[in-house]
Amino acid sequence: MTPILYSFRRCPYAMRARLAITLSQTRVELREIILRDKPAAMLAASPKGTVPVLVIGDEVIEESLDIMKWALADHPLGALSDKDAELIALNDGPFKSALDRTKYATRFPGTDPNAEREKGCAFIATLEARLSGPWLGGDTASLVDYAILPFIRQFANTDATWFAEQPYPRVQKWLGDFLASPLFQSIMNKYERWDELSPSEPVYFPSNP
Ligand SMILES: N[C@@H](CCC(=O)N[C@@H](CS)C(=O)NCC(=O)O)C(=O)O
Repeated sequence: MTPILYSFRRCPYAMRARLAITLSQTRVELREIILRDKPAAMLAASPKGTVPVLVIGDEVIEESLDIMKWALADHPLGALSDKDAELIALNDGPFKSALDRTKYATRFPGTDPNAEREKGCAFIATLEARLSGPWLGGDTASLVDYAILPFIRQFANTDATWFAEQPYPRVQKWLGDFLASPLFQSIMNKYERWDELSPSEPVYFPSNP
């Protein structure tokens, strides 16, 4: 039975799931959705209505980090120290909040996007201090890098010129190398929206495991 991944190309949580699935060479059926019109089958499996969702028979994994852990359970990349878990919690909590308030300022009346950007920078500075080598864990990439990078990409993209001028050379290189990697390119392929009413042939991901 092939697991089914409900995914949305530009969602950073879905990106981290696709990264882990690709790294583990697990084959899934990918169902590309759009957020404003979620398929009933996805909502039946996971009523909370966020992507990514992974359905493996009767089992449903509906948190992106849990999908990463599932995919990388037997993989050397999957090790997660307490320090890594703390960093991911900072990313998913305060940093994501600051990112949303910087990127979608009009959705948060009363918040100052510049102050939020500063809060985001505090996390970037933490990453800068932690990057003693090319990856957060040193010489090799691991789950923590791929859990966080999609969000740093979004933060940098809020103003790429500004971000390039900031004093975070290690983070800039870490992000630049990731964006230029075949791995990142491969998870950003575009797929037609999955049509629940007249499903076509399943789309398998990764396409060449
Ligand atoms: N804690 C969840 C968060 C996932 C999440 O919030 N995904 C966003 C898209 S990036 C979503 O599906 N939002 C629902 C919506 O916009 O309707 C996870 O880690 O999987």
